[in-house]
Amino acid sequence: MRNLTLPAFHAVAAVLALTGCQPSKSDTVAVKYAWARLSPVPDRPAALYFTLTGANQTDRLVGIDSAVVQRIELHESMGGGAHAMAGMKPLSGVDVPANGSALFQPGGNHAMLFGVDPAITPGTAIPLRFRFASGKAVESEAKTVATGQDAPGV
Ligand SMILES: [Cu+2]
Repeated sequence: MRNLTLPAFHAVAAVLALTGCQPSKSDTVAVKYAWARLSPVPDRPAALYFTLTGANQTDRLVGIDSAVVQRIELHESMGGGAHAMAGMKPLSGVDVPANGSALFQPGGNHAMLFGVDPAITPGTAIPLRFRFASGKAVESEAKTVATGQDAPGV
């Protein structure tokens, strides 16, 4: 029996070694590089961009809240007019693939911040709470820039 057990042990060890070589996995989506471009006009929305890094299971972003923003919508940009309201479509949610990522960036998916507290000026961070279909929530902060400014170094 010893001669049979040893190869079996090696097979298990090999599987464990393979598993150990994979990058460390998280059960929660991570929010990275969040930043917002503020509107020069108080009654126009700001645009929010960020990167979501997937957990070990696919999850879905279903909403974002902030104590300093009245309403936050997820949008998809359609065609060329990246910043024209006519060129956008609301999204009910966006999948974040397991161990993958979901990008929200200018010209693509983004979030729009309606009713930003006037106390938020370029350079003031916006606190955010990202809600997922799994029931998990992730807190983050967005750096802010003025209209026409480049993305902040993050
Ligand atoms: Cu939009």
